[in-house]
Amino acid sequence: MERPITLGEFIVENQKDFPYAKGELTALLSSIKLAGKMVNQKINKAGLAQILGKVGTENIQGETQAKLDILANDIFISTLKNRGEICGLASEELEDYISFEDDINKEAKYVVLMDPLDGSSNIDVDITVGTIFSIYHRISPEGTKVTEEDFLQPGKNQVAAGYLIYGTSTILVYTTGNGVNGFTFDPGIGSFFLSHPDIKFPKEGSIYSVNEGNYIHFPKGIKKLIKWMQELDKKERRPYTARYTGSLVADFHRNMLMGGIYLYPQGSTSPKGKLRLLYECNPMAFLTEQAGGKASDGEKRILDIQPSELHERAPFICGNSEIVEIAEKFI
Ligand code: AHM
Ligand code: MG
Repeated sequence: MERPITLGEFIVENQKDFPYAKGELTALLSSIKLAGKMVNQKINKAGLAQILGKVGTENIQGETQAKLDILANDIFISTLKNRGEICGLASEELEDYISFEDDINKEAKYVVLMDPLDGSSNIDVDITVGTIFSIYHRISPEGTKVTEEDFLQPGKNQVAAGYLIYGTSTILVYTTGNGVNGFTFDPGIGSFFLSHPDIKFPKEGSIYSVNEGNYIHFPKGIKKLIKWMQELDKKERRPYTARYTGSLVADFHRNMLMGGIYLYPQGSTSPKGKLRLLYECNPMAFLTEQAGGKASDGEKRILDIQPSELHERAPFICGNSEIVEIAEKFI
């Protein structure tokens, strides 16, 4: 029997997508893999290790931080820094970006933006959480201190993006702009194996994921869209099925495998929605497009938005192209 290819083998094999690459991106992806394994191990024994619960601090967005939010943030920062493949990092959990100026980092050409533990309100109740990452080439010259400009790039500049989903199994899904592939972690062996090659949104999908508790705050177009998705029309597979966990990674992963649409629209109390453009929307939008779908803020392509601040939010709609196009018409 042929054994499945490991993530490490796959990354090296695909280095040829980058003819001028010197292996730095390969090494960076392998650092993300290592940090992901470490976070996965912590999450799996969180109930035993007294790392559930809140720490009593808030992040820059004024959201309560969970112990695992901070732990995951620290693990990713130290792992990526120690291996020297990045010159800077921005995280949903940190107020400002960090610049790495040690000898091993200062010639590095990549910056990473991440949400180290997405869906953290779900940690204490044993529901799937994830890590989202996004990788860009720095704009400022190599060998100098990184600047905010290196992080405020439109999503279309991403070199790679992906997520780890800590669910019934742990899966790492990523793209370097050449399709989307998923690798399931085998804890007995300690390696990720290719389990979901060339993922595409299935055309026949009809799931919708939105926090309908916020319905009253949604713009008219979104309200109409939700009602339309609930109407009966067998030919169009309506009514759609509602599924929402409150973990973007979990909702996105399910919809990408089964087909459907995810929405976090603006509301009267949150004029730009909740999700962060740089740490959540952009990486998911890159994956969406690479999986044959569409990601929009209701009017324009997410990947075309020029960010103006690190923790900027954006209304977010992503999923099967045809359904997102219908949503845009309603809006
Ligand atoms: P987090 O990054 O602080 O966990 O917040 C982002 C999460 C997403 O995973 C999820 O889609 C959304 O917030 C859920 O928000 P709500 O509880 O308002 O539905
Ligand atoms: Mg998040």
